[in-house]
Amino acid sequence: MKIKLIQPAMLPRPMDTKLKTRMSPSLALLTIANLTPKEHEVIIENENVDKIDFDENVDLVAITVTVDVMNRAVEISKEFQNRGVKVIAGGIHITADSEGAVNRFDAIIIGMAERVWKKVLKDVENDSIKKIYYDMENINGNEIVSPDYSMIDNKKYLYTNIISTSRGCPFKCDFCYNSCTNSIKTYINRPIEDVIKDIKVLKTKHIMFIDDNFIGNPKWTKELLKEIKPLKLKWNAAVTSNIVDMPELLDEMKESGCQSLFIGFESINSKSIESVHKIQNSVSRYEKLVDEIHKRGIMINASFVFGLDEDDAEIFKSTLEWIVKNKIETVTSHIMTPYPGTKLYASLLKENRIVDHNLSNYNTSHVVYKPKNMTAEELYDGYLWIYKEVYTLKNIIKRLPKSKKQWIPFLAFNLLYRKFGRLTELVCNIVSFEVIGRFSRWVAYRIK
Ligand code: B12
Ligand code: SF4
Repeated sequence: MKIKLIQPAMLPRPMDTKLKTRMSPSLALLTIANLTPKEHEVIIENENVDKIDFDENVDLVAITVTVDVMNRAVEISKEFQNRGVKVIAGGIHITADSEGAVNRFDAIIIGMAERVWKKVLKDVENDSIKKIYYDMENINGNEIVSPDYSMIDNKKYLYTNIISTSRGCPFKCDFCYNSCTNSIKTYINRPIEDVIKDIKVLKTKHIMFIDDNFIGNPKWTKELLKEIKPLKLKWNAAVTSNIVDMPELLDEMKESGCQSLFIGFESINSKSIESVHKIQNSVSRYEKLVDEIHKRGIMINASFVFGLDEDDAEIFKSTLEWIVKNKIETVTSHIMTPYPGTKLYASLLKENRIVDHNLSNYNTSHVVYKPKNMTAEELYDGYLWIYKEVYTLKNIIKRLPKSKKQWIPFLAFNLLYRKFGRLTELVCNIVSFEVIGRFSRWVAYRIK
């Protein structure tokens, strides 16, 4: 069969440029490509970088779906169905809200592709396709398949050295897809040798681990770090704030080449943290956490969510002050968004507070619910305001890291990605995303 795998176009937020939409390829699709028996032909089309060819003669279309692209996925599906092609959808949103997805495609897959994909292909060949596929019970890390990295067209992306070492997260914060009924129940790690194999396939010294939580099983993380230390890599990852209690792990991270950590601080208001059951976050220890990371020369990308029920309009000003005072190197902000299937969605729905059901607005830059202690306008304006303020020249200078060695990557991200992102996008359009990405990695690798 000729199989087309599609990632629908994401809808950029007001502060996004092509640097975001062309950031990296879909690991889900590259994994499905690798799972597909070689007798089939696989084509990948990522609508963020390619035009979808609806008229190409294909036997099957499979789409990967996150919540924000659900509407577009349905549109794409209809185009192919009108041409007589069967369409299958899977991914985080289909798994989280299978009820909402089930009749929108010929078939949906709940959970990971690894165990069911070959069965789906057989059923398509035998014209006996089922409406729902699911087989995730007791899934093991060694069942996770590597993405087929050889299929990436490097010219189209800014960064392609991405590796997933796990699935799921041991925590279940109310607003996260990990709180959904269908989400993977246990956190699983891949065998360390499989991760090392991926690193070698990528032939690079600079890696981004894109797990939800790189320290979901700290013992495993320590073992991996021991193995990657001799490879002399530089790497980044996302971790949870309970790393404050793991100074040895932080030491090993630094020694094995860690440059920066993405952390979901979410809020500096402890009542807000409690309201979404982010049990591992202790606001009173945030400054210690920042200090432990900074003193090891590791930078922080802090993520915040605004509009939690205990937040009022004061939260923006106090959060900005905290960010600047603690010299947080980069910041990602979100408006609280109740993804269907999550605990947060269920509770807001029960309280009749969801005011916008258009999933295209569920990309964390729209207010889709009725906030409790501020107006929707205050929330939206505060969200735009804090993005602008964090990246003013004055605040960039105030947040300069203590170590001069970090100034180049710090300034590159703050100025070239955030402050003057449109200009960088223009340069990338002229020179190519690959060349600019390669240059950034070359610089990043030389930072001690
Ligand atoms: C890397 C990443 C990005 C990259 C995207 C790169 C790309 N081109 O895909 C960037 C930084 C650009 C990004 C952007 C955004 N992201 Co993002 N991102 C991730 C992250 C960290 C990893 C995704 C990944 O590659 N995982 C590894 C792959 C192998 O796993 P997987 O996608 O789950 O695929 C497996 C199964 O789901 C299944 N599967 C998936 N698709 C399909 C399709 C078929 C047909 C089948 C059979 C099976 C199947 O099989 C796969 C193999 O096991 C996830 C968190 C996470 N851990 O998944 C968030 C995540 C996907 N992102 C999320 C969000 C919200 C966004 C943004 C909207 C954020 C924003 N405010 O702008 C945007 C836009 C999203 C979009 N439309 O792509 C949410 C989605 C929530 C939801 N309910 O849908 C997640 C889950 C983060 C979170 N915890 O909330 N993101
Ligand atoms: S710690 Fe992060 S990834 Fe884990 S459940 Fe909470 S929000 Fe999701």
